[in-house]
Amino acid sequence: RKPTLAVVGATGAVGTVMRGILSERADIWGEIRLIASPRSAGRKLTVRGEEVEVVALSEESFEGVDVAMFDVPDEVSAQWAPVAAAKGAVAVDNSGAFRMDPDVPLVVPEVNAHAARNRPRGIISNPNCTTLSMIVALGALHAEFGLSELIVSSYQAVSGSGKEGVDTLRDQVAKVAGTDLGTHPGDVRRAVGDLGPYPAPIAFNVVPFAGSLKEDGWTSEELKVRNESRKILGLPDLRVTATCVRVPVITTHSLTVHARFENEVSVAKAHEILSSAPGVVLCDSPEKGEFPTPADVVGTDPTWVGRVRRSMDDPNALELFVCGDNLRKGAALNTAQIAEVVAAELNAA
Ligand code: 2RA
Repeated sequence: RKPTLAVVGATGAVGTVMRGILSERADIWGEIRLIASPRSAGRKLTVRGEEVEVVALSEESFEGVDVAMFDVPDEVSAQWAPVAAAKGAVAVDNSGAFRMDPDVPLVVPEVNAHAARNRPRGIISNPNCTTLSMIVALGALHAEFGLSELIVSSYQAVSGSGKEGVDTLRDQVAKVAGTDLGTHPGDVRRAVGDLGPYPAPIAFNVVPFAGSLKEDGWTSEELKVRNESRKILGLPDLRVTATCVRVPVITTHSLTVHARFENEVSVAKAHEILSSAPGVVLCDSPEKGEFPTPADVVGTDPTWVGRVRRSMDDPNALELFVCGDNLRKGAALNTAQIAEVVAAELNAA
């Protein structure tokens, strides 16, 4: 019998990408059950080319489910992932509710697939999109050189803030496009008016703040990069510093990475590792103008890496530019990959 999969939050932004991904990947699932809030129940949505009626989230909706994916807000996952687990399903959660729970593994299949087996609560967490946009490449480099320190800056797309972020950027761009704004203090701010979810204009601008403010001036996104990288790589004392920045890009997060290793590095060896690592594409011919950019990477699955350099003042450190689609590998794809790891384990049992 092929396992039954439930997609909780099937009608949302990530749920929509998820239905597309499930339609493209190997067809390992028996039934795919689409679950959403009661107000979406009864809607018909397409997955694997078939129309499926959405059922309302309830305890009964997990009856007979082997793997339940959650693409819903933290508080919905916090309430319902344990219900799915109690019903016998393995819950794969894409919210922030369980990521740092020591009894919940945080899994990126290319890096730590083995961790998925140890799940005392019956729940597996999917990392935040900012961490996911770089961690596959870093995991591959860590395996060779031994990572000791990470200093990153992110360039995060507005779809990380959901539909409101995308609508805000599109509205603001429409207001400033074709003008000569952007030459005097505050002219863009006055023209765009509504700032949406951001503390400053996002059109014609960059905003050095993503997520919410936490202790000592750090943001939630910056703390996630640190805590999640440590947990996924199994390096609880890894030195990590992140500065998270929102940029006027619709989808695909980018990061500049300064990675310091235990061992001396070379660009040639880093190229060799990155060009053969599963889930990574090396795109690094700056003399031909070739490096990843969000506009070229959006809609693709891998982590793209370019601008690989050895630090001029440190033979143990590499500088990289990394791009990853925050809705695909950053969210739906990684969740689907974790679910496939669990399905393979259930099939083997
Ligand atoms: C963002 N990483 O880009 C977040 C979404 N979870 O805002």
